[in-house]
Amino acid sequence: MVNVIGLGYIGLPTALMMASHGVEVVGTDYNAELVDTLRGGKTTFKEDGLDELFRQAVDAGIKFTTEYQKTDTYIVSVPTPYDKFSKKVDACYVVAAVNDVLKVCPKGAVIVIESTISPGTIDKYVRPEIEKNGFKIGEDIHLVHAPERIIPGNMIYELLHNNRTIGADSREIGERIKNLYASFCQGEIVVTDIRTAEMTKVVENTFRAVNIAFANELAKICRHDNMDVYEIIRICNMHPRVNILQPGPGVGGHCISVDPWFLVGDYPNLAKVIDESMKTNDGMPDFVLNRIYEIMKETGLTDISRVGLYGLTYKENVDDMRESPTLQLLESQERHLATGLKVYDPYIKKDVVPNQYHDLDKFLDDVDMVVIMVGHEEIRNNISKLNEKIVLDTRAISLNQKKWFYL
Ligand code: SAJ
Repeated sequence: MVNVIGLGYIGLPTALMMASHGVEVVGTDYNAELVDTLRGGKTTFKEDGLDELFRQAVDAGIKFTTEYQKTDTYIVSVPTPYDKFSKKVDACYVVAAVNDVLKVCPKGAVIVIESTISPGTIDKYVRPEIEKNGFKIGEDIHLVHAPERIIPGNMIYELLHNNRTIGADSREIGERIKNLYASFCQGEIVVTDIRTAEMTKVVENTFRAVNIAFANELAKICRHDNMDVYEIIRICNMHPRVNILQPGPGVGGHCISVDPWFLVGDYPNLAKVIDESMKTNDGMPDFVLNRIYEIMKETGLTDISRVGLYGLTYKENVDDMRESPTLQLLESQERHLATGLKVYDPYIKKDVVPNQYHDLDKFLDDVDMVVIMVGHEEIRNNISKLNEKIVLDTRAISLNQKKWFYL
């Protein structure tokens, strides 16, 4: 039996996937409300295909509880926040979960860490904790790091099809856990050591962060001299070895806007390109705020409360707001003592910020200028509703609109 600890964005789909592929699974989370929701037959976030997978897993007998189970295999997928000042990963939830596992697990159990951690975290924080409790690693407890790679919005497909990395101290344990993931994963599964697995995960997200920063920097350069960044990227990408990403209003989510800081925090004198890239991405919401003021001036709009931000999530068609560029922009607006922007997002049903709307038409009625911060399907399908508006399209959902403004 596999006990999955932490039933969030990664733990839940992973637990469901294993259960629906014949593995006996118990999911544990210390949040009793979350466990009650799952026991009541409901999922806790929106994701394509998640509800169906949930039903299959329930039919296959998955159980949810707040209790840690006595078993031979644990998968830890708890959050790993990072400290905004030191830029270092905070492994406290991982260490706490491992400690709780140690209280119940039998000799020889395998603890798989799926949570994203910075290189060296297992050596620095997890091994000492296990040894402190009197367990011998490699005999009483085996450690594995199996970082996830799935992308919100396409999680179920990617769980099934992505290649994966398993880091283990011994080949034998690595192969055993590889076989467990192979119960559902059709991609290639590479077995390596723990340190390498930790590093690959962070490097993958850093690669993307640096490439997004490059696109964002191009947008700034092109804006400075009134060149069309999208046309330039489109043409450059016709070169066989060039593949530039898209500029945007900033980078959100719990991965690409966070993980690369781990490298900056651990290697401040070495991670220069990464440091600058992160600063470039973090500066984008302010860049958008400046564009809003520029466009207001240009169009004669004086009342900031007639400007509306479309989208609160960190990217399109998900309900996840973590580190979202819109939230960053609103914070920046407050720092500039210029509040009043209106906000709307079809995926966010609760009131989370001031001046938030829950109906697209009402939102549009109350603003003269719309800033598209997220390219949800809803707005892509309703572009004609923007006909009379001043539009700043930061996501390039519809290029070449004569009256629109871009980054
Ligand atoms: N973004 C841009 N321009 C682009 C691409 C993305 O501005 O050209 C922005 C998005 O709008 C968003 C942010 O970057 O705000 C990140 O979005 P994303 O879709 O690139 O990635 P995430 O954060 O949803 O998921 C990433 C993925 N990592 C990589 O692609 C290397 C995913 O595979 C990881 O599993 C996930 O991080 C994670 O959990 O680490």
